[in-house]
Amino acid sequence: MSDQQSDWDHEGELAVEPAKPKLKPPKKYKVVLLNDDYTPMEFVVQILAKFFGMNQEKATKIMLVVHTKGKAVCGEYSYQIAETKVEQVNDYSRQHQHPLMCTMEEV
Ligand code: TYC
Repeated sequence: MSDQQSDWDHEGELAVEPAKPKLKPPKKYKVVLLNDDYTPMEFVVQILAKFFGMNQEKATKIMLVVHTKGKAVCGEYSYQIAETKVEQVNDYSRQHQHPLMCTMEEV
């Protein structure tokens, strides 16, 4: 089959254009909170409420997952939103002299 015949339908007068390549959905990123031995539990709960919109119950639950398992996911976002959350949490923690660490991972 020639190039033209494989891409275009010349039957009758109608030329059918081949489908355009599909756009991939944008990648998502997990914002992850890491455990440490020094940051107070109440401060972590405050962070989860302030930057991730969690209520006290949810924030306490996630804080305890980090405390017992070493890390937990706080949410999934686009690259730019995830990057901003990580920066906000780490800056705020440093401003309050706590070593709390927040990172991001591709989903
Ligand atoms: N492990 C800390 C403590 O015992 C509490 C803590 C929880 C610290 C979650 C960081 O992301 C964290 N005070």
